[in-house]
Formats: sequence, C-alpha cells, structure tokens
Amino acid sequence: MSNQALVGIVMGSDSDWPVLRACAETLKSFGVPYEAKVLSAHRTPDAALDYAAGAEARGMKVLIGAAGGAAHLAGVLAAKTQLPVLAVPMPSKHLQGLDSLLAMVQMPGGIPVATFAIGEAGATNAALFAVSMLALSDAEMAAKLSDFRKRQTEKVLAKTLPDLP
Ligand code: RP5
Repeated sequence: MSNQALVGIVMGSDSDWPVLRACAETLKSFGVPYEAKVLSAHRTPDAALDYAAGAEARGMKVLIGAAGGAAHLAGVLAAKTQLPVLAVPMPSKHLQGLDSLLAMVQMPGGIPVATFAIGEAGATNAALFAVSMLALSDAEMAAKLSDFRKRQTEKVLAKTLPDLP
C-alpha cells in the first residue's frame, strides 16, 4: 500500500488528541495510511473548508471529524465533500460530551455524517468503520479485519472471572 493518506483524522483542538490517539493507533495497526490534523470549524473555518474541499482530489477515501462542545466540525467537513464523514464526539469539560454528541447526530437532512460513541470507544470504532469501508475494495484489508475480529473473539472467550472469597 502506498503512503498516500486514505483517511484524514481532523480534530477541533490539540486537546482532543489524547482521545483521538485511539483512532490513529487503530488505523496504524491495520496499516492504513492516515493523516491527523487540528482544524476548527470556528477557529479556522476557511482552512477546515479548504481541507474538506480538497480531500477527495488528494486521494482520501474517508474523513473523521472529532470535536467537543458546539461540535460542528464533522458537519462542516461533510458540507464541502462527498467523501463519507465519520463524527466522533469529544468528552467536553462541562457536559461530558453529551453536547458534542447531540450537535453531531442532529445533522439536517441532506448532509449526512455517521456519528460514533463519545470518547475513546467512538475514536476506535470510527477507525474500524473506516477499515470496513476500505475493505469493500481491498481484499488484504478485509482479511486483516477478519483476523482482528477472530482474535478479539478469542480474547473475550478466554476471559475468566475471579472466584468469590
Ligand atoms: C472544540 O472545543 C475542540 O474540538 C475541543 O474538543 C473543544 C475545546 O477546545 P480547547 O479549548 O481545549 O482548544 O472545538
């Protein structure tokens, strides 16, 4: 696979990175070329719009938009590209990400984003969902995903619980 980024992880602030690391690490573990950027719907609107508008021409296949609070980033990216946009709500300081989730999930009809769970689970699942989409046209990726699922199942089935004292 070439080094051309196929997935763009865009986050509203570098304060989101500790959560988004899970997304980047998951993509890396599947060998998916990605790029991670800080762009904000509110603080850097022109740059966010330009990024989304140019992503498809640069060979990207999926964008992941993560933001907290008034979390408009994923929707703003989706407004400027036909690429699938996955939205990851960040756990905000005062409302624990419920505000981010509602802002992302309540997109107006016509401009979809696919919204994931708040926080690390959402960050991981957005990456896995991107892998699923890439696997539709990449047999090697499909085999990696199948192997990941198999190992995950084995790990869960091997769990034991402590006896009561
Ligand atoms: C959002 O505001 C960011 O995505 C972040 O989750 C939140 C807070 O940003 P900082 O004030 O920490 O930069 O735009």
